[in-house]
Amino acid sequence: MEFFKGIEKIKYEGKNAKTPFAFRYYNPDEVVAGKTMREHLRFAMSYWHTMCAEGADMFGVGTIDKSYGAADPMEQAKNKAYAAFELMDKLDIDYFCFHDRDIAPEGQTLAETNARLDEITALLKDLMKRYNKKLLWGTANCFGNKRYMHGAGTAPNADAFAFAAAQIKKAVEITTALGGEGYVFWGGREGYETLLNTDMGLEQDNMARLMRMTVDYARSIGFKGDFYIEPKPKEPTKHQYDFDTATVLAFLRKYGLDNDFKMNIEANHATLAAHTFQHELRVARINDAFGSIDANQGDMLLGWDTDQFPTNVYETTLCMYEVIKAGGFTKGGLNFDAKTRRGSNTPEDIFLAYIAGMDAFALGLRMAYKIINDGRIDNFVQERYASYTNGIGKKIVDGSVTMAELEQYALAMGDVTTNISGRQEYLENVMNEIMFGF
Ligand code: XLS
Ligand code: NI
Ligand code: NI
Repeated sequence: MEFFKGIEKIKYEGKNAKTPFAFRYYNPDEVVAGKTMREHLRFAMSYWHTMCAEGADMFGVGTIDKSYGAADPMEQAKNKAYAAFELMDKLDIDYFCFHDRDIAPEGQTLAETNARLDEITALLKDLMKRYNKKLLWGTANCFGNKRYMHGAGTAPNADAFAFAAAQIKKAVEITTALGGEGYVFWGGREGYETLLNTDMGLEQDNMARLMRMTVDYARSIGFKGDFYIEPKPKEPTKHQYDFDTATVLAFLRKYGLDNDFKMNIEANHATLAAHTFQHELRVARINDAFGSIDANQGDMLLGWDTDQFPTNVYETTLCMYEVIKAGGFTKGGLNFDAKTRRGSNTPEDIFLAYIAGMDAFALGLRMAYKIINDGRIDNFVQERYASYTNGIGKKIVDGSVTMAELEQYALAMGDVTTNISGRQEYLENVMNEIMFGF
């Protein structure tokens, strides 16, 4: 059965393409700086938004039909899987990401739920082979069911913790069975609404216990992928513990988990934390914790996670600049954790949205290399810190100078007379020239 009738395979046709159903900038097999664009970008489809979400919001029901011609929940899950691979095939997307509950609906009991997961996992495995697709990462939805109303790993109720552990155990098993290259912890309800009822210390200790158990169990069954934490400052809880990359790094180091986890940075979560997307990527990079990306964008006028498809090329350029500087993706990739607007409610819109996102990142990749090859920005930064490469600066960096010696130096110097301009406006203009000049 064909689910997206009338939509052909999307191909690269260049900027003079006649149809909107074509890539203008994403040319998967074109080599850019020694790697194909496909290898650089490692695009992934998010199962939850693309295959499941129907466009419902707080004020209205869904506008997009995702029943895939079936009423029975398991029948629907199977059709959803077929549709998912048809979509990835038509969009030439190599990877996908899922939560356990995206691929199979919960049953009456945990045992029944797990049996359903096994059935769909077997189907996914077949489809992956048939279409040559891979699993970028798996995760567990430990936030949707009402049993997690107070959290999962950070629940005040030990029974909820135990249930979450059981669910994560299974999610790790199916991720491993499908050869997943990663496993994500996003702290869905791992946070608090008010400190008046919250033992923050115990909650965070418990979260660390759950993560340690997960890593140890996953390795014991042969999981070879990377583990990620996906920071987010708020929503659904008022305060999420995994607020931003810096907060997560402190948490990981406190509990000795820093060698086991990297970051999965989501653009919209960065801006919710009052950081730029580039800031979060930079913090991850300089701490050797860069892992993967949830590619989307928020709306600067809205204070929530709008998960829009990324089309802002300035942002994708600075993102790819950081990715390149981090050495590129290893096991991570660009997962479109993004959904079409409620009013963009046809199957065509989903294709057009992915095309827009993939083209925006293809442009970003090309622009990032232009910036690096141009050299003016990197050279400016290098020059700006040149005083640390010789004289007193070199001694500071080498750790070979004392406070007393610095005092002697300052006394002899009189005052600082060597400050030079930061040239922000000039550098912003250089960016514009590189990106839009011709
Ligand atoms: C929600 C998160 C979620 C994670 C996976 O805000 O982005 O979708 O990516 O659980
Ligand atoms: Ni996400
Ligand atoms: Ni999001």
